[in-house]
Amino acid sequence: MAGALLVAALGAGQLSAPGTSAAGPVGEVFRPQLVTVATPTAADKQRLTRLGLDLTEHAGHDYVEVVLHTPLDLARLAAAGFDHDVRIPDLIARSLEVAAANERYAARVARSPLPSGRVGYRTLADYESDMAELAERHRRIVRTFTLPRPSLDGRAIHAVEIGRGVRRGLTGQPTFVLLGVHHAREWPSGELAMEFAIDLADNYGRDPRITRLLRRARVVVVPVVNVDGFHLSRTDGEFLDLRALNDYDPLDGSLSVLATVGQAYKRKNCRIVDGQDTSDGSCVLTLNSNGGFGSGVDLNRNYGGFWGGPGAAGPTPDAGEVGAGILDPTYRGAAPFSEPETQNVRDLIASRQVTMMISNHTFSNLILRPNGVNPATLGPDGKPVGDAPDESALKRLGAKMAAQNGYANIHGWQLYDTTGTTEDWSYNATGGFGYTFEIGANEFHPPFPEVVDEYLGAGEHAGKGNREAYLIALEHAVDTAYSGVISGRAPRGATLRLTKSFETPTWAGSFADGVDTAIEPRGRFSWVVNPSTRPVVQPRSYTELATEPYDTRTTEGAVAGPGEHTDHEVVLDEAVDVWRIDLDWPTPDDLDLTVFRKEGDELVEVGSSGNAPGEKESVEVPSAAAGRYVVRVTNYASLSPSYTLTESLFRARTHTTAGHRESYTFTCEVEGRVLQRERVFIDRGERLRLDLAPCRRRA
Ligand code: 0X9
Ligand code: ZN
Repeated sequence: MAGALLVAALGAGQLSAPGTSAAGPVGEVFRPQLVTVATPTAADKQRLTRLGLDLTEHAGHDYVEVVLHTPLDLARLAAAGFDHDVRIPDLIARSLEVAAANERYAARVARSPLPSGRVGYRTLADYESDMAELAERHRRIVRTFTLPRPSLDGRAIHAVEIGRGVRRGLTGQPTFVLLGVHHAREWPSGELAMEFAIDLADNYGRDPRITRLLRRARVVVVPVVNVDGFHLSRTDGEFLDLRALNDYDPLDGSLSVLATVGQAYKRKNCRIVDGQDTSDGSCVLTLNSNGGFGSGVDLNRNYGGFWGGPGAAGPTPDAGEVGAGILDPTYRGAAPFSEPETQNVRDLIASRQVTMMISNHTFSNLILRPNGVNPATLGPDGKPVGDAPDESALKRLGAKMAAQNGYANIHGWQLYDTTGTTEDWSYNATGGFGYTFEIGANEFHPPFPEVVDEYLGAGEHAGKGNREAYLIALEHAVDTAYSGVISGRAPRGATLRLTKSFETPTWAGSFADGVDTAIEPRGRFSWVVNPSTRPVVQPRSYTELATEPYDTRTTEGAVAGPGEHTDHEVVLDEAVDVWRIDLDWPTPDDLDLTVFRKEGDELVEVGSSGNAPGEKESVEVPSAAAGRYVVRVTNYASLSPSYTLTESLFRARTHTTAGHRESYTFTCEVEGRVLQRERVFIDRGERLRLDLAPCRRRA
């Protein structure tokens, strides 16, 4: 009780109920806030990513939403000349609001339509008991296991595995891995993962589709990867109801419901000093701003794939970068896989044939696919990184899932570059498809009913939602059009193993990496496997833009009245690799430019440019198809009577790198002795029969 009063006393100057003024008895106190930062050009966006601020995935072609944790963050933004609008002025007050809404919902609704029926966010203890209870209730198809490394604060990290015969070893099934809560504050990302596990287990033997899938695949769900961070965020995001203490309050009934300050908006893990595991329980004592920010490694920059590249802060800032080492929101850690949480996920994915992986995050309603950087970005070998070799299949599957949850199916780099994310590694090192889901429209942990809607779908997606997207992901996991199948007849008691050692390239070098997967079939087997050649060593294509246009034309136009626009109809006789339209005018004020493709009577936007007053506008349309277009000049606020449009046509050249093929080492072991060893090359969609007679003979 003394503790609670202390919090109340400390909180007095820092907290207020939603809607009250920010100024308290100790003066103006900065509240963590969510703001929309204007980034009219791609260069602005790049500049913004180098300020060391806490960027969300809520971004468009001309804005990025950013969490400002401290006055310093605000000052940095202003000093760099960025304009912003405040979207959520006080995230702590918003936490209170959300908590109150959640309380009302839980009081009103006894059981939600979620598989668990839950009406509020789980705590870490709830996840633990729900996983254990699920395994208890469905012993034949569910088990839990502990990932190899405990967290820095000394917690065990648990996974739940679902599938027929789950208490026996694998006999050839592929695995679908579903992950939640890499980022502490992103609570729905764990909720949806856990609900899917419950859904599958409860519907095995009832729903024919789920039954069939669980006979062919294993599903491994790690609802909370970052257990330490989540625990802090979740408990600090809870609020203390101090009204019961009012009888004892010297200020006479002034106590109310207070959110705890602290780590509700924590993002990263509990690393305090690189290379050192500080004593258990010390994370809560780390220096954090109001709202919970500060030290830690960004787990979604700590994976090995392209580790250390753009969009991930290093220990010291690069030129032109405002970084704060371990305090930077995207601090990548001391080395690839330096953190126990990412090591756990690596070991999980490297020890099975994981043909599909989804890592859940919040927010912005997106399905993101690898790679995390713009294909034109020059990679460690000095050549553009290019698209993933499976780009068209990744995009197609993304679209199929997006049709269920209504999210945008895009590349992460279309928002901004990142490196060292989960699928940057998992896809490039294993060939298994991998995606990031950014769940929810508006905030990191919204009122709970939104979690229900995200899972089951709402509005035009009612009855679909992420539940259906995950089922499609699971169907992909067993789809042998994308994986190889190795079959044969194994001797009794044999362990079959596929291993591969390789170097995973980072941005600055590489590190020793590999996969080691085993099955224990009984007799005839058919093993669904990822291709033996990693995507990262396959030939890759990239385009190079000519420096000079091969054709240009200019058009003069008259500026329309304020708020009005002038349209120019343009016909492209043939496809253009890159079509650039520049807009220039004499006065230092504001005209905007939008380009549409005409589809019948419809205008479909293909590019736009709305720079700050005084800056000229430019739109680039890549791979512009032949056809009819409309170039629209809008008078946003201009006194100029006229303008000039300049169109430039550029050719792009496609290059393809050499690449090489890789093989697995296949072994047949009995009682720990290797009785047969083969090199196995296998590609997507390929079937391979192995003759294991030698192994059977020697067994
Ligand atoms: O930054 C991240 O790790 C993810 N977004 S979040 O807001 N949940 O933190 C997105 C990673 C991939 N995104 C991009 N390449 N932009
Ligand atoms: Zn995240």
